[in-house]
Formats: sequence, C-alpha cells, structure tokens
Amino acid sequence: MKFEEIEALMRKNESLSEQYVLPENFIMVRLDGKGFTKLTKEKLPLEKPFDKKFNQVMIDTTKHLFNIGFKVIYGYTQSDEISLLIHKDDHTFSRKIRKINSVLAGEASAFFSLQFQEICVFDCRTIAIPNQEMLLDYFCWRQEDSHRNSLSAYCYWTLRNNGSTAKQATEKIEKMSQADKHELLFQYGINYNALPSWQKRGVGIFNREVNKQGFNPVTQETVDCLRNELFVENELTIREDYRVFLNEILKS
Ligand SMILES: Nc1nc2c(ncn2[C@@H]2O[C@H](COP(=O)(O)OP(=O)(O)O)[C@@H](O)[C@H]2O)c(=O)[nH]1
Ligand SMILES: [Mg+2]
Repeated sequence: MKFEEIEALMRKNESLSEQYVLPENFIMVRLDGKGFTKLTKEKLPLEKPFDKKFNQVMIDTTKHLFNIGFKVIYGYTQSDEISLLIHKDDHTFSRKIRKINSVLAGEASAFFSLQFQEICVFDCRTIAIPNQEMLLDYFCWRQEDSHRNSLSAYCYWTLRNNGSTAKQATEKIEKMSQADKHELLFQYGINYNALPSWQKRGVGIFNREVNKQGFNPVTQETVDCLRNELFVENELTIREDYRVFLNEILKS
C-alpha cells in the first residue's frame, strides 16, 4: 500500500470513530483523581479525612481549567473531583469528545502534579446536558454525593483513630443510616453540622464582575472599570437555594 493510501485509510478510521457533543447541549465534564485513595493515604502528607492544602490545590486546578480556552461558566469541586460546565455555544475542538477529555485530563493532571511534586492523574468524562433543569439536577446530585461521602469519611477516620481496623470501620459504616452516622460522630464529640462547608458541600467557582480602579496613563487619572474575576464560593447553599444560585450564574 502506498503512503497516501495508508494515510487516507488511517484518517478515515480516525474520523469515523469520532464522537461529538451535539449542538445546543451544554458540555459538562467531570474529572476525577485516579487512585487517589492510595495517593492521599500513602504518598501525600495530608490530614484525614480533609486537608486544607489538598482542597486548595483542587480549587487552583479548577481555576486553571477556566483559562485554557473553553468558555467555562461554572466549576465545582469536592473531594478529588472537578465538574466544569461549558457553554452551549463553545466550539473548542469542534466539540470532539476525545479531544475535550484528553486535553482537560492532561491539563488537570499536569497542573495538580506540579503543586505536589508527585505524579497525580485525573480521568475525564464528558456528558451532554440538553436542558437547564438537568443541569441543575447534575450539580445537586454531585453536592449530595459530596455530603454522603464526607459524612462516611468522618465516620471512617473516627473509628480508625479509635482502634478499628480498616476492614472493621468499612463494615460498620456500610450498615449505618445517615442518622446513625451523625450519632456516632456526636458520641466522639464531633458535631457534623458544624464542620466547614467546603468539607460537606464542596466549593463553587465562577466569574463575576467587580469594580476595579485603573490608572489611565494618557489622562493621568484613576478610572473605575468593570473586570471579570474568578470568585471562589466556599459557603454553597443547598437544594432549592443552590438551584436559584446556579440560575443566577447562568443568567450572567
Ligand atoms: N486525606 C485526604 N484524602 C482525601 C481528601 N479529599 C479526597 N480524599 C480521598 O480521595 C479519595 C477519592 O475517592 P475516589 O475517587 O472514590 O477513589 P479513587 O478511585 O481511589 O480515586 C478518597 O479516598 C478520599 O478519602 C482530603 O482532603 N484529604
Ligand atoms: Mg478518584
């Protein structure tokens, strides 16, 4: 086979297996740390179950993903995952799913690894979201996941710190209801409801307009101007209030 024929065949096979996010759909991506249970337990010096520096690096990684060419409307991070809502009209990489996933996973992995000077890897998946209601459901779902996992993580480490083996702690937690978990923590002097919001509900990141003073070198005057700035919401609301909050971000 000639080189030209080989090339044409390769390109045909590559393009015929391509998948795209359909027009008019929001592009949702979710990145998740690969093997972070092991990484956070064995390789990184972190506090358990939650570590402020780890969370800050997740926030900084999310912010980094706002600045790599996609029109990101909202970012949400909890535990070792990041969700990014990308604009309906975004046409980066012609909406090719393979490109979106690989570039975002690469950017997040590289950025995060540099912060800890350790190889840390994220996977990435893309989900087409056809309407606004489903989009609100998506973020409420991730927040509920955050809440459940955080309650279980507190119970797990409380039991471990008080003599249980990993197996015993896991088995005990599996059988417990949400109310039982609150009660267990209470017995050890932890009021789950009073814990910092970022540990229970995750953190939201979005652009907002702020008034800044600039200096005009021509007129030698200070001038007021509006600038877009990335804002980190550490105190997210829940359920219906969260939906209202997200709707406001979508309007702007
Ligand atoms: N020590 C510590 N671990 C964390 C923190 N945030 C997330 N993790 C851990 O990261 C892991 C994420 O879970 P998951 O994605 O299901 O597991 P994976 O498949 O091993 O990445 C869990 O084991 C969490 O305990 C943190 O702030 N501190
Ligand atoms: Mg993970």
